[in-house]
Amino acid sequence: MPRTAEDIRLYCFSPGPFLAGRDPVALVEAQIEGGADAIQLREKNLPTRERLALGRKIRDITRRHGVLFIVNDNLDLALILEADGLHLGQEDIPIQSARPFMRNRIIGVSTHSMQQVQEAAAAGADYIGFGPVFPTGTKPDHAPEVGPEGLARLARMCPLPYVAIGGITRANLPEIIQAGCSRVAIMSDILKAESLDEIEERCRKIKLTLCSSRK
Ligand code: TZP
Ligand code: MG
Repeated sequence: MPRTAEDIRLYCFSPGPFLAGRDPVALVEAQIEGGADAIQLREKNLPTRERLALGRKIRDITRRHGVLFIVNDNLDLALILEADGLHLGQEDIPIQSARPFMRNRIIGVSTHSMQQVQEAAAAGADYIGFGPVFPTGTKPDHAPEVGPEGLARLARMCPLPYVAIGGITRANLPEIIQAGCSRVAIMSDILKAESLDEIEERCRKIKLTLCSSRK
């Protein structure tokens, strides 16, 4: 059972823009059944109160399954929901402001350059997200891609657990692993699947590939 950021291999998400009229809880559950180690509540377009309501349901299933529950952006929601972690972007509140509230719980930070990685490490991040590795439609205003080369460079210097993110698919996963990375965050390539069974299956295959490549 994942307890710390170190334990994460497959990092998944609440459905956000990929809901397509389906039950968000079922979509999360399918990812957990397939082996997700962490679920991030990332619902940029939901009003805060609805985000909180969905968060309560996801907190429940993640707790039942022993999967890490991470809240994106909102410190208040992370505290109310007793989340295992908070994920902050470069434009969110700084780690130093969140740490007294999160105490020894996980704080992750999105980074797009070596300088941001060093700053996050110095500020006491528990893990970093690094990317986007490839172009992605999930975040239209994303920073320039770092590519597998950027990831390989990170592997040589990163003092923290790092999760590759952005445009990662079953097809390009070998390039991520080749670059020395064994933790990935994937949204569209999993949630675009049409059935719950297929979501579960995609997660299972990705997880197996990640775990069997672990050095
Ligand atoms: N930032 C860039 S992509 C992304 C975030 C938070 C989520 C991953 O999405 P995808 O669809 O796997 O590229
Ligand atoms: Mg953010």
